[in-house]
Amino acid sequence: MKFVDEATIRVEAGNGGNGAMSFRREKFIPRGGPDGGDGGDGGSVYLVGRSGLNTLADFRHTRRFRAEPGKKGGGANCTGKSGENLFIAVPLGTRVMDAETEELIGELTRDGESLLVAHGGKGGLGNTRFKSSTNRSPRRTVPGQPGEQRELAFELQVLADVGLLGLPNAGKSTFLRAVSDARPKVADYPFTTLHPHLGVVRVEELRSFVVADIPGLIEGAAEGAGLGIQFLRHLSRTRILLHLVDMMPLTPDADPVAGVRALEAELKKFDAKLAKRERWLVLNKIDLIPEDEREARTKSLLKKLKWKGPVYSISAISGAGCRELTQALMMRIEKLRKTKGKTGDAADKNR
Ligand SMILES: Nc1nc2c(ncn2[C@@H]2O[C@H](COP(=O)(O)OP(=O)(O)OP(=O)(O)O)[C@@H](O)[C@H]2O)c(=O)[nH]1
Ligand SMILES: [Mg+2]
Repeated sequence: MKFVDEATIRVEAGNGGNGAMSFRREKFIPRGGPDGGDGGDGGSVYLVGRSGLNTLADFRHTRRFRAEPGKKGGGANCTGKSGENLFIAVPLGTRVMDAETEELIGELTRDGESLLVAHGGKGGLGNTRFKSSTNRSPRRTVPGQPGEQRELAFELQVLADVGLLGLPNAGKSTFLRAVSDARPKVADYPFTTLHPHLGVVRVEELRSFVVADIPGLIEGAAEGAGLGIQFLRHLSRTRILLHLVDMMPLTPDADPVAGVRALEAELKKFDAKLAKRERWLVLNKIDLIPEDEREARTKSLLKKLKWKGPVYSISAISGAGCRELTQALMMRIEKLRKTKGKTGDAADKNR
């Protein structure tokens, strides 16, 4: 499932340094000539394509980027130091627009490819430049030019790394709200979510992944029960499925074990390959279970399911356990991104 991640940032190139006004002052030279040096150029701002970045999440945290200004010129014809250029790493595939004019500036598609987005201001001229046969002590200088400033809009097509799977009301949308900026609707009745939603999970700088929330599935979904199983195709290109289990279902006789098995069966009916995709069990609403019963209940559930894969206990509503889970997911996804082709099936070929 593709969606477009977006961000807007402001880039400010450095101003040029002013030219200096200065006259030589040395012993025994009573009226030295002009020796004011030029100002240094301001640094420019470049975007650089970098593989390994996958979303624009970082640009929701840092939105203003400034390159260094040039230093002013000095006496003894010293030119001011130029400001350092600033290089901003962006994911491959990022389209860059001028936010005001909406004009496309460029697209970064190759690792290391760079795009100049704001020119540094040129340094000004020192008074030495204005020396002539008729004017031996010019008092004229030129100030540095301002650096270019611009609002940029980024767009990036991203694919979901993680898919949420679960019965209606399991807490999938609550989980997505807990770990991302996405705001899918949450309510205490089944089938609250009617369309897939995507959210970007930013674990820390330069590390993020995308989660897809889909409508809940029920037994018989493969035959069209509930909202049907058509939404499962949105999970077909994900790397990991998170199977959310409501540990305290609304109807007391609903058995979490039977719920997990029912979904596994639907998954198999829909697509044998997807059924074999890496799947983690996420036991949700753990806050509703008395603390002294949690371990026993979890153990018994896993035993009945003969579950061998990863398991996490969380409370999506309080956020408990969510950070551990997203950290582990990030690490696993980074590994899977590196070993392309090993994710279940042909997922990577299509990514
Ligand atoms: N106590 C508690 N309630 C939770 C937790 N997670 C979700 N809920 C509640 O469970 C209900 C269902 O949550 P949703 O996030 O809408 O569930 P969903 O899986 O997205 O449901 P559908 O979109 O209908 O498939 C809501 O009332 C949530 O507030 C949790 O960790 N603890
Ligand atoms: Mg939902």
